[in-house]
Amino acid sequence: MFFDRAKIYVRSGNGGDGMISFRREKFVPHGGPDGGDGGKGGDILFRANPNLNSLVRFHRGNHFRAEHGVHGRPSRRTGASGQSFLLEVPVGTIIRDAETGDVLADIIHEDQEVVVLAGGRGGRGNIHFANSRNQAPRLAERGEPGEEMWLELELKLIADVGIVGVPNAGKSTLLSTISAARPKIANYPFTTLQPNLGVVTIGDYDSLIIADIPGLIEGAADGAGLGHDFLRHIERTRVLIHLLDGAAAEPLTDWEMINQELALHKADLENKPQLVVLNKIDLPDAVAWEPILAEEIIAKGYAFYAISAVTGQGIQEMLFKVKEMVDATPQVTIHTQETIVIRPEVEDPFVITREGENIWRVSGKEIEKVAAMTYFEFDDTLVRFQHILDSMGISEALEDAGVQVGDIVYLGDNELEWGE
Ligand SMILES: Nc1nc2c(ncn2[C@@H]2O[C@H](COP(=O)(O)OP(=O)(O)OP(=O)(O)O)[C@@H](O)[C@H]2O)c(=O)[nH]1
Ligand SMILES: [Mg+2]
Repeated sequence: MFFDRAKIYVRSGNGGDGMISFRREKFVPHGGPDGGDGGKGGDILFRANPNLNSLVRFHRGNHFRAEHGVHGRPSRRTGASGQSFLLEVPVGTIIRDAETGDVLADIIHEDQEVVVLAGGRGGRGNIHFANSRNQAPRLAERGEPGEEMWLELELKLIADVGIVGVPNAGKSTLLSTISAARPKIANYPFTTLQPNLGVVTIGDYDSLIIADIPGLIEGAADGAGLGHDFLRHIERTRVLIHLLDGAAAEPLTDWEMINQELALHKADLENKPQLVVLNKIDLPDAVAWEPILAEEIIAKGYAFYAISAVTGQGIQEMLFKVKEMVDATPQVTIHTQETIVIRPEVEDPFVITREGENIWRVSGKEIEKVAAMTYFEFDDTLVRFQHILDSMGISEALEDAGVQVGDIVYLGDNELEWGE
């Protein structure tokens, strides 16, 4: 009930290829290079949409691709950039790398935008490669390939109000009285193992999402009784209803104990606006406690109400107060990171494997990218590629491994013959 999840595949666009082309003019036999750059590939972009409240659309279709950049053209014309693919998600969506589980982005503000996968860079056209030694370069780059990955989206429904209190205080009963939610209710501690959410209508137009947080016990902040999980659910709520059990032996001690647990949790929960509510006022014990508690609690600066979750007594007044407190409290934004580096740099830049007597494979993200961006059909490009192999130490490593002239070396999808 608290979560909505989806798993999706995304791919950013390839960059367009740079072009090799030469100016053609009347009476000029060999014009200079004029091949334009490729356009950038489209990004995979997420944007918060405050009008959405679920991830259902991702349950229907789950493959999303951005457009590729257009190839460069003669006369120095740059290819058009590929369209980015925009995915709109509800506020509160967490985006993870499905493989590693790392959080890539946490969508928390309205209109927040995050690029999760950048499109490939456009390849440079041959206009960039002319120099004093080579004025007619048959040299350009192909576009950088886009990237693909599986993402896991998770929407945490954010409750405006959390009901906290000791086990058995009547939290689930209260939630079921004020909303359509039907949490488990029982007369023994800790029946509720997962927070329940209910939508509570207040007056004619307003509504609040209220969460029933399972009973907190001493040591919750240290993890006792699933304490951490429960406390985390409270982090994003704006206001707390602290429910006191009017049938308990020491409701005041319970109140202090829970406040202590809230204070011990890292997110400083004791400073959240708190409405203190004595429950079970239909019972004589609770009636006896009311004046004592009211005095102590009001003296400490809290608003105090007495209700019966069973008979409904006092509940309307309490809800109006809750609404007023919610309206006076800004939305909580719990922040992880807005964007992080999607692909950390690899430690080992390449790996050489021998796949047969005269067959080798060089693998590595960087070198495979360079290979994908190389036009192997042109000599100038091959020379440049050879320089890159040398500067990355790949030529030397291949030679150390025993590569012979005439051997086949695979690099991504490219088959090369080893030369002098
Ligand atoms: N007389 C009376 N009994 C109540 C009232 N509210 C709850 N109870 C009873 O108190 C017991 C515990 O209620 P729950 O709503 O399950 O309590 P809880 O706070 O959700 O408990 P946990 O889920 O264990 O944390 C049940 O037997 C309820 O019927 C009330 O206003 N008056
Ligand atoms: Mg309960």
